[in-house]
Amino acid sequence: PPHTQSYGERSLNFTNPTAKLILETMERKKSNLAVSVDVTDKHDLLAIIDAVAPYVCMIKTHIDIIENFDFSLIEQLQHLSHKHDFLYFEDRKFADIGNTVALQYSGGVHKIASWAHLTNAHPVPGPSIIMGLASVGLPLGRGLLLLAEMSTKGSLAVGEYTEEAVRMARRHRDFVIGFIAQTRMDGVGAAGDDVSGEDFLVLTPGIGLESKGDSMGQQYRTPREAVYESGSDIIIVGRGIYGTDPKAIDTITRQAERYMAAGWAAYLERLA
Ligand code: S5P
Repeated sequence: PPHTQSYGERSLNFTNPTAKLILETMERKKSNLAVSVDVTDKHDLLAIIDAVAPYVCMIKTHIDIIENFDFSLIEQLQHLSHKHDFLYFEDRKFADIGNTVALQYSGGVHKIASWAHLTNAHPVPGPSIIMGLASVGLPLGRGLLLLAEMSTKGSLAVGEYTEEAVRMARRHRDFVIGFIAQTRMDGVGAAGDDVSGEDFLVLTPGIGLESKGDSMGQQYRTPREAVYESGSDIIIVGRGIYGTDPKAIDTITRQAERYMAAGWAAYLERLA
């Protein structure tokens, strides 16, 4: 099973170039940490990325919350990813019909497909959402995650919905490389299908070492609970790292180092 293989070995389980690049980067940097930098000022965004990037395999963005966005920001983001060797995951959570998501993914002011290695989608519209996004992303070598589960209290993405998300992914393995989920999805909803050798990346948000949640339904588990107990591959950490003060760069750097160590230790424990 995939979660007993090393990240480096697992790059051979995928044909999608983004999946391979993610796994190779994790192995090279010895990091399964993705930092979610949910700040609204582009200068804060760049400063935080520059500080945490040595400790991450991936930076997760919400590019639409940046108040002073202009396209030169994208060039600066790309410069940082070359300098520090990591990938971008734009957490766009597409959820519309194929034709609309293709336009949202390629166009508008953010031109997500031109710079984000990875993005994600809700499976709620059915397989057409994958077809729409793949029409833009596949020729560029991009990858897609489906939101199979969510970290929030009362999430509707459970049971049959989660199983159907996995079946949708299984039929589009060239583009769908994994899930946003709280646990592994290997063989979920497989019924009689042969799923031996199946591998999907599991990226898990709702991670915190101190807090158990926030006042708006977010729920946190520790890196060890996610990676060792639930077999997650990448931990996604936001406020646990950048806290409440985006200017406190020294603290942010220390926290990134701390989460990286916790995530990697849980992975080594899983392999052992
Ligand atoms: O189920 C989910 C899926 C996502 S992508 N729960 C989440 O929290 N997220 C995202 O992860 C959310 O949009 C936010 O950007 C990040 C979690 O941030 P934190 O500050 O709570 O760690």
